[in-house]
Amino acid sequence: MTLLATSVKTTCPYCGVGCGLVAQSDPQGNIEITGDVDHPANFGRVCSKGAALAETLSLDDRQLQPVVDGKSTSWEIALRRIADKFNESIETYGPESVGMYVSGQLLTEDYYVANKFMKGFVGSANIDTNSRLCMASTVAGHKRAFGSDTVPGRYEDLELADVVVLVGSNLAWCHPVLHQRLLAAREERGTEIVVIDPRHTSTCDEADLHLPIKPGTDVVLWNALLGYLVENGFVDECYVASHVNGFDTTIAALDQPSIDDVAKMTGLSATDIRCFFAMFSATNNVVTVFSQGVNQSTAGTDKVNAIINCHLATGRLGKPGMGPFSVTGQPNAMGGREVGGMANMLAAHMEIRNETHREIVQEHWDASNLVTDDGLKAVDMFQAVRDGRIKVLWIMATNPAASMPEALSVREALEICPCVIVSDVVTENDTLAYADVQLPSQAWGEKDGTVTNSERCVSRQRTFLDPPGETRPDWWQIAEVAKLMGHERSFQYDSPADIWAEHIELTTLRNDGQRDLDLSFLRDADYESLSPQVWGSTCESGNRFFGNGGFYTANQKANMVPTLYCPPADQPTQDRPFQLITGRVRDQWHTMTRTAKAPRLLTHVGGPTLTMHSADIKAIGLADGQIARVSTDHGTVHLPVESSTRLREGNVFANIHWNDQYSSQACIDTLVPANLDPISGQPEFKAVPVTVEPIKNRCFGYFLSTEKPNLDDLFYWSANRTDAGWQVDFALTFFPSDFSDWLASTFSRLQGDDIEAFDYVDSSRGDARCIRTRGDQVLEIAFISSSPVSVSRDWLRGLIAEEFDDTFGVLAGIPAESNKDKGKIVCACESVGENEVISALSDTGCATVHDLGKVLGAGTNCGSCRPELRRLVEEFGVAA
Ligand SMILES: Nc1nc2c(c(=O)[nH]1)N[C@H]1C(S)=C(S)[C@@H](COP(=O)(O)OP(=O)(O)OC[C@H]3O[C@@H](n4cnc5c(=O)[nH]c(N)nc54)[C@H](O)[C@@H]3O)O[C@H]1N2
Ligand SMILES: Nc1nc2c(c(=O)[nH]1)N[C@H]1C(S)=C(S)[C@@H](COP(=O)(O)OP(=O)(O)OC[C@H]3O[C@@H](n4cnc5c(=O)[nH]c(N)nc54)[C@H](O)[C@@H]3O)O[C@H]1N2
Ligand code: SF4
Ligand SMILES: [Mo]
Repeated sequence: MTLLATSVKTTCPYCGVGCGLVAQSDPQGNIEITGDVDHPANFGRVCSKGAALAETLSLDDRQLQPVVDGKSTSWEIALRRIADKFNESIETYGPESVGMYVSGQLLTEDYYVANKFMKGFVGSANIDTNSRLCMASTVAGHKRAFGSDTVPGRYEDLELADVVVLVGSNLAWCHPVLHQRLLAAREERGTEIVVIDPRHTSTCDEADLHLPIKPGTDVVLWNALLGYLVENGFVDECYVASHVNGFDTTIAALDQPSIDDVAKMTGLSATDIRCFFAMFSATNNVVTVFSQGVNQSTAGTDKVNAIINCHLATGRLGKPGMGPFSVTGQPNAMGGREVGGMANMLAAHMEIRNETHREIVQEHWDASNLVTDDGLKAVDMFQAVRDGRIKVLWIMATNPAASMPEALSVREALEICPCVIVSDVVTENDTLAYADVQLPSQAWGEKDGTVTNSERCVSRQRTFLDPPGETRPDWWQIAEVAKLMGHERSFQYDSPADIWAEHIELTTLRNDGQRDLDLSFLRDADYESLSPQVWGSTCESGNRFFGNGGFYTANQKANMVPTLYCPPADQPTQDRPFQLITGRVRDQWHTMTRTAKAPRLLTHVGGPTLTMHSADIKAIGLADGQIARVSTDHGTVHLPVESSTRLREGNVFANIHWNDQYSSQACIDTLVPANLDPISGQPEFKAVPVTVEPIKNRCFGYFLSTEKPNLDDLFYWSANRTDAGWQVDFALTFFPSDFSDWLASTFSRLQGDDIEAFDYVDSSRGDARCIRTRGDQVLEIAFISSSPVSVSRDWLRGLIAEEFDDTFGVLAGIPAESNKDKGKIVCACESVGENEVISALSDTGCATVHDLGKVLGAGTNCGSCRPELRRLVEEFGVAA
């Protein structure tokens, strides 16, 4: 792998903060990725995932050639097959019989071409995206309130605010660099931070007030706040009179419960609620950040509007340091919205059902078959595949077999579908298992184009690596198919710059301030050297929208929208007594296709878990690390439980990351029902009633090896890479008393006469340990125990592939010198563990996060672990 130029500026492929990065070669020729100090999103900062990007660039798991019906083939054959399938299906069954399911991880240029192909030439709006699972409720809420899908504010507003309210957002883990900017500003000006989240997340470790709200009840709280603001004279009468519709009807619709009733409904204390209301009212400079705890709900759109109502009533938006702020998830969630990537949008923030908009797009595209009506939204689209209405489905840059609700039924749909095309960069994921045609796309670092982040900042993702094998850009694949289908003239693009220019023109056509998205200011900018640019520069107040009204509604006023509390679709019952919340962990990205390549990102959270309140774990007869069967009507997963007091009793939490590639049965979306927000069509991923039962395992194991072992015979496993090989946690229904034989015959892939085994087996206690070596080199270490294996994993991982001298020491599972047992890794960059932090706090006089940095190096690189360090300081520091 070599860098194409000495130094290339690009943008991070992960979250919607959209950090600028620089790819460079170090003197040894290794690629180094660092933060771009000139980028306005991060000014040089990166988080743990961004910092580990260079470790994810290898080609070992990459798809490098097209595959048709399981056989490698040429592009010519693969593209011809796709064009034929599209043509046949459209001719026989009409354009509604084909579909595309795309992704916020596509570049704007890819997204633009996909949308143009489907909505302009195939003639079907059956193109939807994983943004349906992510941002759809925000889009719907913005449109209801502002008449357009506009994010009014800027990142800077979080730094200029006096109070920042984080609703359903684990900013510390999911938008870490933005969180760091907020914390840095707090140091300067004492910003107060409120977090509204049922769980006590890492974000709460840095908050002044945490409201552990009952899942799904946010509307009750925000409606009550609105009532409080009105009653106590905090309404900005002037702003409302000039710029807001629907104030009176919205207020009249409030049912005005007492604070005590609000407390009961939301599960919060009346004191905390009063405190929040007082903090919100004390200053105009309030920013409310919201994310998936708001969007992924059957009341998602109402939650968004309930929040926006409070900002509209107080005139708090569009000015420095204030406003409702939706943080986007994927690197190009915003770009996708800009080109109309969803089934109910057109392009350039225009509407399918608006005749003028259709005319504009028709003219620009010279479309042969422009759509006149909305297409199917993600969940409905897979339903249509399942019942045979859609016969050809093209999936691009997303993994629906793992990330859609009712994932098993999505897999059935893919199984039934006569033609599934998947464009991806890896050889294997849960969706590729169903592909009839598999297309090798260019990955981050190879592809070239633009993305837009949460604050409307357009940045370039640039090529810094030679595209390997036969990989091709996603836009190219679609354009080639379109040409084969007879649309040569309309898909003649030589480069992403051509597509970008066409997209810019569409945003300007008959615009005259009619639509928020107008990129005319970028017309003359050189695409290659384009620096990050925030759109909205034509409006006042530093690229902010709506400070002086100017909404995109008929009378240019915003709408306050009455919102009625509506509980989650499914409530816990006697059979399904726990409410499952799903979400993210700090160092993994979605279905792990990239982040699982960097071993250090698996040191913080190294496997799937079900986090439960300690009281609940005890009540159902489980203990930490034991495996639970978690089920709903839709599926069952097996997860080790982790006890915690940082969530409400009755709530359980599982992360979304582990899937069939990394664990025996951990794909969480096989459990989640497809309950949808009626307005946005977004699924309720965050309130799922589940049954949790203990599984009686005979024993638990931990295995380290230089090679990936054979996992077929294990009842439960979770496996991932380490620096020197693989690690596996497993559970068995039997105790293998011939331990080293069992290892060698069923588990290990290492064979040979020169392998020596040292073992210790105590069948009566269900305890067995083994090391296998070749010469002086440790190749495998394995432990089995009747209870979950408790050994120093970080220390053992470091012994694999190394020379060894102390069999007995290794079999003990923990290093003789206790200071070598780091405990659970907190800082993934500097590999600092919890034990080290605790002893530094008690023995070396460290008293602050800063001290820990000086003594241990913890938190000094990317800083993503600082909230956790802060918690440890509070729990174990001298002052505590
Ligand atoms: N590390 C990491 N970062 C990521 C990603 C990743 O995979 N890994 N993915 C990116 C993407 S695509 C997205 S969309 C974002 C998501 O970013 P976030 O939305 O911040 O992440 P989540 O963990 O999905 O959910 C946020 C919080 O919502 C809380 N919550 C659940 N139910 C409710 C409720 O009813 N009300 C309230 N107020 N809160 C609730 C959960 O407890 C959880 O802590 O992250 C982006 N960043
Ligand atoms: N239970 C539950 N489910 C959820 C969520 C939740 O909070 N809870 N969150 C939802 C949300 S917000 C999101 S965004 C989704 C994310 O879910 P997905 O989009 O399904 O997850 P990813 O793992 O990001 O899938 C991206 C795929 O694209 C491939 N890829 C990467 N780069 C490229 C490229 O340049 N071109 C092509 N063609 N392929 C590429 C990757 O290898 C990978 O297979 O999950 C949703 N599902
Ligand atoms: S915060 Fe981290 S994941 Fe998000 S864009 Fe920045 S470096 Fe990438
Ligand atoms: Mo997302």
